Amino acid sequence: MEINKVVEKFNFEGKLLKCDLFGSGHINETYMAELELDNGEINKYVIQKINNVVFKDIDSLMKNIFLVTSFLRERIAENGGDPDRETLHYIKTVDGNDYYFDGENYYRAYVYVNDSICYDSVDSCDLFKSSGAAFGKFQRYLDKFPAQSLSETIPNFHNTKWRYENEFLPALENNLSGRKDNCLDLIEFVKQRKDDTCVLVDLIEEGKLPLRVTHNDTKLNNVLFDKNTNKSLCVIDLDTVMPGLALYDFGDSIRFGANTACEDEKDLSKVSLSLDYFKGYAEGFLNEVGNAFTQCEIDNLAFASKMMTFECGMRFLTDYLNGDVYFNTHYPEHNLDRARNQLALVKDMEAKMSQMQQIIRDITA
Ligand code: GN1
Ligand code: MG
Repeated sequence: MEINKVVEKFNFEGKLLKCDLFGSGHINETYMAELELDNGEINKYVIQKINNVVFKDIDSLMKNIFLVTSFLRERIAENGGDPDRETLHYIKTVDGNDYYFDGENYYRAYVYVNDSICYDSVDSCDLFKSSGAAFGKFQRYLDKFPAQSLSETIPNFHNTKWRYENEFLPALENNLSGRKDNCLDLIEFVKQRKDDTCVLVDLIEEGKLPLRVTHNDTKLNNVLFDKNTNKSLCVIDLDTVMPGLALYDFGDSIRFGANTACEDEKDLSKVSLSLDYFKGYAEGFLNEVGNAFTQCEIDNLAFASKMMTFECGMRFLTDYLNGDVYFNTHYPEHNLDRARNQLALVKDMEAKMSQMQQIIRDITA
């Protein structure tokens, strides 16, 4: 269906001026619609075509999102914040549904947060630290949220052991794309770290790490910043909000934001972990979380950063082997470049692991 027709299905105010592609996510297709009110003011909305190959149960996914954002709105108001700027305001359809289905595709919409900006790369440590505060606050605000009321939108999302056994190894075996010989070095690198994939999963099974409501996709471009003050405003992209580990949220942020290069930079000499950014983020995040974390969580923050990077690299490699069926790619070797980049970052984190651990000890001492 044409996107302009989709706009009419939502409870928006005003007359449609334009609706264009917007943003840089790897999964959904995002548009920005501008509507004019009678008084000449412009209302902006974000519309997303939800990827229903990735998300099989859109009903539960949207229920999760409405539950979490409604809860957040209350917590923000209680804490003297502005619910319209500090969380997303989803709009129902004219029929009162959480999303619109045109018989083929699923769409949802929210109010665009005015004067906000989203960054695809980190240009200062302060900015990154501020994103850490946003995710730390997200965890603190959702601390009392009944985690069991959320559906698991993608089962085993950050179960690295499961992904290794059930996605990576079969992709290797099937070699559907016929590209296996292009990446034997990366395959070997992943296989050598098989034992690491069990560490966090085992700690959960042993009851040593608590399940919390987590965001699960905490990369920098999933935070909105205030255009004028450059302070973080709110966390977006709530598709993967599920019960999980706080460590996933911390680690995924480091993976993306403390990399001295972009996620798909081809020149690997530019890829490394910035210890300054690691420290900045950890301070921003942990200050907001307060003393809610257990010692076992704190002890594993540095390791989880490596694991989330490893998992993402392995997922890009898996998708490359499968023929680019999951992540949006912009050129044929995009997933391979991403995988090389992420695994180079893993290597650098391994070299810096004791320094990362010391930084966490210093902050939490
Ligand atoms: C995807 O949609 P986006 O770009 O925020 C992916 C994350 C990956 C990320 C890698 C549902 O996130 O898990 O870490 O790409 N989301 C899903 O950039 O698979
Ligand atoms: Mg996103």
